[in-house]
Amino acid sequence: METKATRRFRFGTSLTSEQLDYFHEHGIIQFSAFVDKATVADLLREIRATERYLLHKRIVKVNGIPLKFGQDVSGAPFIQRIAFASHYSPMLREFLRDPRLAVLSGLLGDYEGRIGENEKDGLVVNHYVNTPSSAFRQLGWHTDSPRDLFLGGRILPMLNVGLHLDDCPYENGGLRVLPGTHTQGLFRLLFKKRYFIDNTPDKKEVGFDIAAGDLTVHDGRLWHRVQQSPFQGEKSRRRVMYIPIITGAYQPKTVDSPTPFYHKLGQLRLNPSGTRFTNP
Ligand SMILES: O=C(O)CCC(=O)C(=O)O
Ligand SMILES: [Fe+2]
Repeated sequence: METKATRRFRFGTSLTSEQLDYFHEHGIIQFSAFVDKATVADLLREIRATERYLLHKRIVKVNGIPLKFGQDVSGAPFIQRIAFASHYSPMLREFLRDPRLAVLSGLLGDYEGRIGENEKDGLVVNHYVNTPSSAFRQLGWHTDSPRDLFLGGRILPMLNVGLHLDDCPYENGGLRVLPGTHTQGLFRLLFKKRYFIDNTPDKKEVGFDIAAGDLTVHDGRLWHRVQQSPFQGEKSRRRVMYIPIITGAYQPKTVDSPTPFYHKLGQLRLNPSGTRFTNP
C-alpha cells in the first residue's frame, strides 16, 4: 500500500474473493458510497437528535462507558463520543439491521460474527473538531483488541466497521493505519507503540481519501490512529460511526456494568493539560 490508499471497492450483495484477499493482506478495506448522501444526512440528523436527548437528560455514561463532552464551534456543549447510540434511536437500531452489515462478517473467515449492539461500546459515534475547547481532535496509536484483555477475556477476532459521515480527504487528517499489523503476534499487538499516548506519524502509515457515505472495515488487531486536522473549526469536523462485529460468547453490557480501566486512561490522555470538561 502507498502512503495514501488508492484502492477502493464497491459493495455488492456479497464479498468478492478480491475483496477478501485485499482485506486479509492489509487488515483494512474501504468501500465507496456504502450509503448515499441522503442517508448520510438522515443519520446526521438522527445523531443530533440523540445527542440533544442525552444532553437534556444529563446522561454522562451509558452502560459504564463515559460519553465525551466538549464545546462545539459555536461554544455550545456537544458530545464527541457517544457509546451505545442505537439504544436511544430506533433509526440507528434499524440501521444496524441492514443485511449488508451482516455480510461483512464474512471478513472474519471461519468465525461467526455478530453486530455488537449491546456489547463492548455498542454503536459508537465519534465527533472530532478543532476548537479551543474541543475535547477530541485526534486519537493516538492503538489497536481495538486489548480491550478484551482489560475486560478479562482473551483476544478474539473482531472487525470495526466505520461509516464515515463527513468528507475527509487525506490532507484533512483522519484515519491512519499500519497495514498488515493485524497478523502480528501478541507481543507486537501489546507493545509496538505506546497505547493512545503516541501520536507520532509512522513512515509506514497509510491514510485515505474518504467521502461521506464511505465505509471502512478494519481488523481489531490492526494498529491505527486518527491524525488531527490541520484546519480549525468547521473544516476540521469529522464524524464517524463505528459498529463492532464480534465473536465469542455473548457479553452484553447493562446499566450496572463497571467503567473499564482503559476509559479512565482515556480521560487522562485526552486532557493532558489537566483541563477538566464539566459534564453539562
Ligand atoms: O475515528 C476513527 O476513525 C477511529 C476511531 C477509533 O479508532 C476508535 O474509536 O477506536
Ligand atoms: Fe480504534
